[in-house]
Amino acid sequence: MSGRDLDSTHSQFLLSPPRQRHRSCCLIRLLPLTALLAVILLCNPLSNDDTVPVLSPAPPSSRGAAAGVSEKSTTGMLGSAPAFPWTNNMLVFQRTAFHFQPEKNWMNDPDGPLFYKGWYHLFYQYNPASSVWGNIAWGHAVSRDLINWEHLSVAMMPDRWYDFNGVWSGSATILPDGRLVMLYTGSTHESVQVQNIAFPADPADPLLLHWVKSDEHNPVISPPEGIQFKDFRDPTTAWHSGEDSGTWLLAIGSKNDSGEHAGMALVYRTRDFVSYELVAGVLHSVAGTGMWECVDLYPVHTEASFGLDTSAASAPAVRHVLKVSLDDDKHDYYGIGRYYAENNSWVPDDPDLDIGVGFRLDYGKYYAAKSFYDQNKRRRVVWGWSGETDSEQADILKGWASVQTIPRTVLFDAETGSNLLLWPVEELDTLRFAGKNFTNLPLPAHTVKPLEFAGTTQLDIMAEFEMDESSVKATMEADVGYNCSTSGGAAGRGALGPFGLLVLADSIRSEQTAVYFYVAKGVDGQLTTYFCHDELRSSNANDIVKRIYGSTVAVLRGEVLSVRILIDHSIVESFAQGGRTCITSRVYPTAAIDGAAKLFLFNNATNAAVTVKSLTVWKMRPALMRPLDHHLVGEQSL
Ligand code: DQQ
Repeated sequence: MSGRDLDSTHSQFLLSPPRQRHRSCCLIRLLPLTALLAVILLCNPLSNDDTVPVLSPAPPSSRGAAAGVSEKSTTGMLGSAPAFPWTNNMLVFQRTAFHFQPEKNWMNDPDGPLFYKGWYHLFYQYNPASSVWGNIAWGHAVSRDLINWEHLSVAMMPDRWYDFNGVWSGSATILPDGRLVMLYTGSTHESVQVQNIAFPADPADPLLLHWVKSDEHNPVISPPEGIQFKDFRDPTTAWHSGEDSGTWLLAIGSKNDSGEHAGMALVYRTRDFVSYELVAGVLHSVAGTGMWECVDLYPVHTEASFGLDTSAASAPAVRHVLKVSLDDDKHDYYGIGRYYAENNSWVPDDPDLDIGVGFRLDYGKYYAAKSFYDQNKRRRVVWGWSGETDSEQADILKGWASVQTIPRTVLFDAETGSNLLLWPVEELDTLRFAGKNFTNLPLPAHTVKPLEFAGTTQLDIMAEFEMDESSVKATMEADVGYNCSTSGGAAGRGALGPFGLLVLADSIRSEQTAVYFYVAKGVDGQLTTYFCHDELRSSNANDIVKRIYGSTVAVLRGEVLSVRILIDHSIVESFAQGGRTCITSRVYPTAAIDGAAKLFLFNNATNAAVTVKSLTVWKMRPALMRPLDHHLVGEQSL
């Protein structure tokens, strides 16, 4: 079924320049009173005056927690911080230029990504009525290249008893004969989490505009005995079991709260996607991790640099990645291990790197990731949701909440043999222009250097740093127990760090977001490198959750320290050492916006002289994000 007549809203957006889209006043009949007030304020011509603070509406009430599902996770962390007098310009600035966002309203998890008949499809958790979580439907957009997007009408609305309280997250499976099955969680009229199926109404339509839910069969899976009604969600893409030609398996996240607060993944077997049988045992379970959301299980090749289909058979050079979104701490963890279909188990290669204690896909504001195998380019691509860390009042004022991070290719890191490499899809590079290269810039200890580069709010930066070997050797004192989050951030000083870049900074650095390395020398003389983001000074506003994020990053012998940073208004995504450690920050500068935003290099170490071996900065064009031009659909020439 297609969305309930949202097309009238699309025509408005056609007339609006992309960076003004949130001002458009539409869907008024769907808006709650508080949101309506915000819309009226945003429509007020007076609000064009940058100096006039936009008035805050009363806080709306998001229903996520009560519904038993995660939503805006920073609500409640802001304490009694007074609302900042946001001006229209500041809020307009926050809208991104090359990250995927719907035209307006609330978005969360990416759902069912796939490549079909020449188009990439992204579905996402979407509230068609407001910019807080609720009324969850599946938004839908298509792209030729994963970067430029055409918005389509809502693919699935919560309009059946079996998804009345929300069309929640799910995944696509493409069968060998090309047929497409979508499995998703429905929160029923009684808030029971069940699994449902939907199919394209017209499989010949490359845009997959209309979807048919199977009223005859839904729900196809209900919570099994012993599982709580609100702890059973987010079916994965199905994989071919290998037992025989027609049997498929898929996993669903859950938890067992009877004893150890253990998160777990249950596996179901099906032949026709209509009848399902629970496979004995659990795929994997970890005590203390709580509810597992958005489980993802996929193979990676340990030697080749291409991706594998979800159904690729186990083989000596194949490992399986198990990714889990932990509802308790709102982070996406992954482990690398072996999958044994015959006894329904996944076993981590290293138990010390199991779910909840090992690697994260991203150490920042990043959650509910979902990957897909792109048969078009033979690669695995993962999408992740980056929510807002501002207040819900601010989201209402903006008229939107959340972005998707740039889709990232996923590869096994054959160099370290232990982790994944996540890297922006190559198509992103097409947005680069006006690149400027700097080489061999000295960065002595305790310096801050402005980088002359005009226009610093949409950037792609690649930088390589080298520490002066003699300062590393001369550092005698052991530096143990460093931790990005608790060790003073960019302002803290150690012998060999921190050093890196300050982005989205104003000229006096009253605001800055620090992206940096910190090297610690252990008692045994070994170096451990940390990669961190410090958001503490990212905004003069206080009604924002600001954190210091990060972790260790492997640096192998002979490697320089390298980082890629994507800056796009209110999001900063960083990839250290080719994507071994990734961090995403949401930031809301008030002074360092538009032409006032600057870039700096800094070295706050007490001893280490650092050289910036090379640094390339590209400006980034805005990606195309617009409602589908129906005129062109027939020609498919977009
Ligand atoms: N979001 C969906 C759920 C999922 C959660 C609801 C993760 O299906 O568990 O919007 O963010």
